[in-house]
Amino acid sequence: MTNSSATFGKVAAEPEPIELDWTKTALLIIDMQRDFMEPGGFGETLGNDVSQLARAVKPIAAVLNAARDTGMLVVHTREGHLPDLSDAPPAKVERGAPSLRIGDPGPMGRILIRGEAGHDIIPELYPLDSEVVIDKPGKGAFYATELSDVLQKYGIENLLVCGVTTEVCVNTTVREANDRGYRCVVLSDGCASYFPEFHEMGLKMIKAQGGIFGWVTDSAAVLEALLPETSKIAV
Ligand code: TIU
Repeated sequence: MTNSSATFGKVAAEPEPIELDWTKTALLIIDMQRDFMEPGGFGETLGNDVSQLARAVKPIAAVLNAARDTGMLVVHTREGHLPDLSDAPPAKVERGAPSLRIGDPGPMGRILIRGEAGHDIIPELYPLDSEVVIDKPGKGAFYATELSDVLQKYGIENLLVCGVTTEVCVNTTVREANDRGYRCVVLSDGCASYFPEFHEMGLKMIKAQGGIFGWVTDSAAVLEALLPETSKIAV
């Protein structure tokens, strides 16, 4: 997939299968950061049970490995703020009653601050130097980031989307991407929420009404569709 000629694969999905040109498709992994996944981070300070998110790691790792084998563009995002909080609106910092607020010192460094241990991506999904990492101050990956420029530069039209949490940063990003003309194919087992019912509804909202925001698939279907590409590399 390192050359520019089209290679198509059909992915089983809802509301219907989708044919993707892999050369115009990127894997977009949303916010698989220690701050959301591990005790002591931002997610837990908001009162959440972070163990709910662990189920997404293995499916994402499997698809990430396949994407790497095929040479697909891989983009990781990280939610977080500058150390001086100049990109963190007071409305975000002050909201709710977390045990620690954004910027406060926690067990993994300052909560949700760029460069701190908690802000980093979990080791199981750590980006390669060759992969794109987008730092974002908001829930959507397009707001106040260079993501649009990166996707345009690589000629991307389709996004395989996974990460956390389903109804917050994944949904916001899918809605932003859909409005910008990208076909979004969301991996149901590659997303997770602190609230299982929000996960389920978050996916339903995407695929309802004929796929109002995109398609929903799972890691097995993506791997099956990608297999001919990975075996091309293997021979
Ligand atoms: N709290 C919650 O569910 N999510 C976030 O704050 N950010 C992301 O989803 N990444």
